[in-house]
Amino acid sequence: MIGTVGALCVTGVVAMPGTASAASTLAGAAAEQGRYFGAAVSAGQLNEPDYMSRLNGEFNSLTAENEMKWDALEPSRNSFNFGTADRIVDHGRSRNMSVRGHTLVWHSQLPGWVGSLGANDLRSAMNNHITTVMRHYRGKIHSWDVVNEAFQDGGSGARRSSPFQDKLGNGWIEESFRTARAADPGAKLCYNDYNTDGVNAKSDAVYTMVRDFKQRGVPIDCVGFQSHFNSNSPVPGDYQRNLQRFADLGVDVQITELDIEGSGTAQANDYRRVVEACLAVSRCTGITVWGVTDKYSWRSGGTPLLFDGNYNKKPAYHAVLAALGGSDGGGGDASCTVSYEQTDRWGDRFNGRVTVRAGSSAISSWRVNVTVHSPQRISATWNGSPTWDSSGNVMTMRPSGNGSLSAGASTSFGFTVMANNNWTAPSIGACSVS
Ligand code: 9MR
Repeated sequence: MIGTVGALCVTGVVAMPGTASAASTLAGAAAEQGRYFGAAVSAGQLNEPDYMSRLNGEFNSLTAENEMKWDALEPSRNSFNFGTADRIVDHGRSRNMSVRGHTLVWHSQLPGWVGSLGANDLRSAMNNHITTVMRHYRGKIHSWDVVNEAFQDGGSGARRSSPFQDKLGNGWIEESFRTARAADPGAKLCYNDYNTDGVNAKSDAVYTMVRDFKQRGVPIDCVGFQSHFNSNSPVPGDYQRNLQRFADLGVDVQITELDIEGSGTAQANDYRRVVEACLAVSRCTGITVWGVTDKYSWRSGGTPLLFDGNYNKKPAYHAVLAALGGSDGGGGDASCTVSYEQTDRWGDRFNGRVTVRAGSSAISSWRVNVTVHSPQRISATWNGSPTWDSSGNVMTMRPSGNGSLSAGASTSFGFTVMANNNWTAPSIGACSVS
């Protein structure tokens, strides 16, 4: 026989409204700090309503994730395809977003024909590519990544092998920047790289190059720090110091491809540190995250972005917004609610199910107390990780494994109660988040 279904709903703490003056979007809050806040964008998502509402609602800068690379713009020599990239640039400009140009000269996503040219042809193809692309977008690009990832990883401090390096020698980077200045004098010209986020041999090599360029009057305005982080490559302890030493050379610094693998509070704290480092360096002019949503991240398995696959704000989003001085009224006040129902009843026992639901922001973990009434005893549990008080009557249930829930999402755990002739429903405490 199935017993009556009882339901008990306990609501968690109601979110505090933000102060009236705080900006409620990433772009708005960053703007109040004199910075831009951008995202890498793919043309394929420009027709997806949820994507567009987050992009347009939260960001005031964009970078084409792939569409302005050499293979996309000039797949065969002197034959340029600007259509897809134009759609991205036009979208940004129609929304008053600044646009970062990414990227003119890079060893990767380089069409095969470039690598097969001899030195003289390669030099002219390189300069022609820079000039044609930059003239096409003249006046529309805030900053160009003129040269991307030209240095080797590891301790050598050497330039990476590439058709440019191997055939043209060290001078190709300087030549690229000089050509770029002539093609669009209004754009800021950046050198952009990864694994240069802390002080290390690779960033030292870039530093030496930038210092040399500044001393000799080679046109360079900014250095991009990609900032792709995960457990193997965490946010460096000297991140801010490294940004500052470049800024002290007289260039702007930009965080150009930020993403941090992880989830919950740990990820949020890492994001907070990055934002705080940028805000502490006056020449750190903006932050770009490498995608809008985990759904389309180049490393989606690492859930490295600020919006989850359903476009919900993650704890990392709220950490970034708060670090920028903003608030959307729900941010740090993550909450959850619980409801209980009896799902089965037999002659000597019954099963109960507790559903935990996140409030209007994502939560990274939760905790619920279930109290049974003596002489009842809980004899089995599932879908959770229980601990007990000394009486054995109070069970504290936590998630088994990853306890993250995106805003509004739910999960349930269950248990069997030996009634011992007491059929009272258990008392379910309030849900706590952590
Ligand atoms: O996110 C980009 C991904 O979609 C491409 O497949 C990949 C190909 O090289 O490039 C990714 O973007 C890279 C960026 O252009 C330069 N820095 C590293 C980025 C992540 O790989």
